[in-house]
Amino acid sequence: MSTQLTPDAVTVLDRLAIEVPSWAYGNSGTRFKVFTTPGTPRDPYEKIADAAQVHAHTGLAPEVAIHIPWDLVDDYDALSAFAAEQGVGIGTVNSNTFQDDDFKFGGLTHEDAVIRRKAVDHHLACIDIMDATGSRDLKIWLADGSNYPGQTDLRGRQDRLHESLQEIYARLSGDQRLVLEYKFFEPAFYHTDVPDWGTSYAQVTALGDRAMVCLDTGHHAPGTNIEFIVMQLLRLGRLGSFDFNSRFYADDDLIVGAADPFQLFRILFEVIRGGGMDEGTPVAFMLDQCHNIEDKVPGQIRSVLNVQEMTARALLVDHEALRAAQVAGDVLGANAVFMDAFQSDVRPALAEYREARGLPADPMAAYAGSGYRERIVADRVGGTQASWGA
Ligand code: PSV
Ligand code: MN
Ligand code: MN
Repeated sequence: MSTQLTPDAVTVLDRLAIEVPSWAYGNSGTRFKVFTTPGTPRDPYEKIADAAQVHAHTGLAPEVAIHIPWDLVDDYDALSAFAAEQGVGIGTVNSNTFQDDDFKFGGLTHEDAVIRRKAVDHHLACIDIMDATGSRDLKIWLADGSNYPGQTDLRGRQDRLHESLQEIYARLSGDQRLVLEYKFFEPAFYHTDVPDWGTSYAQVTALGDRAMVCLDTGHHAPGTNIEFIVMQLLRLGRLGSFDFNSRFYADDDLIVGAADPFQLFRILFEVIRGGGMDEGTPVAFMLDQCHNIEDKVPGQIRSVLNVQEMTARALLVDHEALRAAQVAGDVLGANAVFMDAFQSDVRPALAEYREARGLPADPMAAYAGSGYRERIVADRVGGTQASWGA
């Protein structure tokens, strides 16, 4: 099958933008060990500088998501101005109610109104930051849950969650949105307050049109048909964003498309089918990954290229032929149309596509040859840890 990109495919690829997470550039690891990488950023400014390298070499990552308080600075106007100088913008603001002792038994769902107030206030402070950075999305992921049956009142927590989210939602202005991320377990092991897309959907639809669901690809039980969820959320008009990563076992946060490229293809096919890559799409694409043993900037470059490559392959699906086979009940024919696209090698076409836009044909090689890594290794000492995985 031809691996040329059609003009329509090029239009979609030109629109593709994948936000990179600031925390991907910090040191991270498991609870067993955090291996440090020489040249790791020491502050949010250096994380943004690294993220800008990803965009400079790929043209795919114009925005950097931040996480509060990991990316706390005194002056967000200054951080935004710095990002602009580097050629990127500040994107999604992620809240964090999972590392403060007060939130041991929950934040937005807590029994104690004083703790709930603190959790809501943290989100209001995140929206203040969004006002300064011009960010559209507030992304909320909650660690809230319990470990033992009977430990807590499941129903009461949903009601309190609704009240807390309502107050946060009411503070949004303009085109700002709230995206609620679900995750089936961890750190809580018995129940989690937003465990699945249905709960997230129920909570966001109770808020209003600017509340959407965030789908993190690592947050489902093994064997879950994630593309079905993608289809359904698009159909319901509530797919707000993706956190892309890949996993073999649990929430591994590995490079997107590394563990199961075919799953990424199937997801992107449904995104395209559901209009999620059309002009003005409400769907934001973001990475949520940690690079524990590999270099971080090239890890991120590889990731956005994987999304671009699978998008290009998904755009090759011959919809007319697929539909004809489906209608005719031609099971193997329909599957063959689908697989033909997946098995196409689009790499030469994408190399040409990049060159035509003044980008390196091989961004990985271009970064490796740029001298940036050597510079940061020489300049930076004592980088920061990305997340709680120590
Ligand atoms: C939780 O596992 C999560 O996916 C949320 O998006 C957090 O904000 C993020 O990871 C932190 O890495
Ligand atoms: Mn996530
Ligand atoms: Mn996660």
